[in-house]
Amino acid sequence: RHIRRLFETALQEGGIDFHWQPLFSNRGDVLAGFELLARWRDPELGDIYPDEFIPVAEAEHNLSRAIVEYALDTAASQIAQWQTDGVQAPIPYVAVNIPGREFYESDFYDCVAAVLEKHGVDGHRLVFELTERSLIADFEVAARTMKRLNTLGIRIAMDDFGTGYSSIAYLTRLPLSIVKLDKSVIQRLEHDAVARELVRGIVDLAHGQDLDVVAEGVETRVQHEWIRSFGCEYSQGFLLAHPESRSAACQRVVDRP
Ligand code: G
Ligand code: G
Ligand code: NA
Ligand code: MN
Repeated sequence: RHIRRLFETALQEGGIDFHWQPLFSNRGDVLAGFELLARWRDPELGDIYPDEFIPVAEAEHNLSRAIVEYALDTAASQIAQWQTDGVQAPIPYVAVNIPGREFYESDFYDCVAAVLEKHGVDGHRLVFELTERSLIADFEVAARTMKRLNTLGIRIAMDDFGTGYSSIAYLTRLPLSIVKLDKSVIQRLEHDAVARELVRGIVDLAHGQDLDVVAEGVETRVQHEWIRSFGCEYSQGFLLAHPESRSAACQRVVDRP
């Protein structure tokens, strides 16, 4: 309705952009990548968060696809820029949130391939984050798209794992590379022994499937220590870095030790 019209205009006129939240390897806290988080800045309404506009946008496929393409273009152009600049290897990966329904759209693969082609990059530095709740459970179709994306070098991450929707079937039946532990379970680690056993179990299960594990929403040193002790590969959260501007992210890449 009203908000949808405003959003369409914002998308066309540059009112939508992305914050870049760093992710770090748990070995020595080395910068590993960034997650793109959409932000809508309206001169009158102020900052509008994705929890409010993503569901509105995703109700209509054209709009939803427009954000996905915009995010992919942002990611691929930055990866190309890092390549051109000759930044020290490894180039950080860029993670883009993809609505589950795209994995059921027959032209999604072509859309992705076209963006990569446009910027002259391959998919090895791209990760697609997918939430469990957005993935309707037709594993065969989604898995087929994921495998095609894998051939471009793109890795798929199961986002928000450990919430009410979690199913072991996601981890065993889809061609995933990464599991992201939801911040709600990370936040329980400090005071809740059951949450610790849950996380330990998920990490072991993920490793059994050859998946890397990212802890998201790490806010305290104690949480970070638990995460490390479980052998989780990567961490993301306010303890380490908040979402930041693209230029701040680029500066961070240059400043790496
Ligand atoms: O900072 P945070 O409020 O950005 O994000 C809130 C939620 O919105 C998260 O679940 C995040 O995955 C989702 N989100 C952020 N940016 C995007 C985006 O570009 N596309 C989609 N589909 N979801 C996003
Ligand atoms: O669902 P998704 O995982 O993509 O959501 C990422 C969301 O989590 C974003 O809104 C981001 O701003 C937020 N976020 C990132 N790090 C932290 C953190 O340490 N604590 C909390 N509470 N939120 C975080
Ligand atoms: Na995400
Ligand atoms: Mn998440």
